[in-house]
Amino acid sequence: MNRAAVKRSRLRAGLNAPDPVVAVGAHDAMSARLIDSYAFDAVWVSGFGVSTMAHALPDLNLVTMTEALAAAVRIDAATELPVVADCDNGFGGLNNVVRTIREYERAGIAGVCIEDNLFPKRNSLLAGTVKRELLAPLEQARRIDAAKAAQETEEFVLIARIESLIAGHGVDDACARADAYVSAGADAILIHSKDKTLQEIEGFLAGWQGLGSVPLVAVPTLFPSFSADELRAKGFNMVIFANQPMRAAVRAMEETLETLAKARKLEAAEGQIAGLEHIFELVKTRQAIEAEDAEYTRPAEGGSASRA
Ligand code: SPV
Ligand code: MG
Repeated sequence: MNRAAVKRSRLRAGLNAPDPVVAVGAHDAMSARLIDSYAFDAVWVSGFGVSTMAHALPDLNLVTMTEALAAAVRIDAATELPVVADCDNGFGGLNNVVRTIREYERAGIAGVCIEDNLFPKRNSLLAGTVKRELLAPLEQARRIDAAKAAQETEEFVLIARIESLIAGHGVDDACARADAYVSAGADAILIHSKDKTLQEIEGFLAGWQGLGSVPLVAVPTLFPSFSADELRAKGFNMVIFANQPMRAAVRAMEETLETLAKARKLEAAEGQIAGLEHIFELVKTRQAIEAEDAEYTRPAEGGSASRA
């Protein structure tokens, strides 16, 4: 099995396992490498994270498909964990969704998530009254159907994300969309919510007749008091900690910059920052130099090369 197939079957196995798949959001290759060092199961390529950290842009569909794909490819290269890429609404109309599937699948990504926000989408976590428009359920189902028809491997995973609760359309709309998206071939359903009491989600879990037919995914950013295991007990198979590394990085950079701005001397921030050796080690700098400097002896006829 090639690397992509291994990651895809790992993701599929995880989605059908008794324990939850815990995915953490990466915004770049190094955040993915760090996530890989801890006991997590998958990496989420956060659209919010990539927009914010790689482009200093708001999460409003301003990052193009090719930019998002390039970020996902760098992230995937930096981790052995399966990668699920946030593909927003597929970056446009039906043919954009289809092209997105083809490009991500051919690039070796394990799975993607496509949401039903109309282009240009607006980040789901924004507080206050934000005008939000969703695609009609049948139109989104049509796109999911086209996306599944376009994929070339059995294992590639398409998660269909429902924004009904975020957009204020309620539980019945969410249930109808879940039915439509599963019928269209979605491999999993992500039901998004901002309700910290979990009442909305509980309503969906109680009301959706199709519960259990496909794996269910949660993004508990705004209901952070529920653990991955608690969400598993409620019926979720995958839990995404979507933006914590990004927010940790911003906080750490701000604190260090504040220290340096006050002290105007590097020593003041020494205790706040990673040591140089740690950075060299994270990207295997010494191994790369050793490989570059290794001596090479031309192999004897029929023998193998020797590297010192
Ligand atoms: C992301 O991480 O980009 C997500 C999750 O889509 S959320 O920001 O909650 O919409
Ligand atoms: Mg997103």
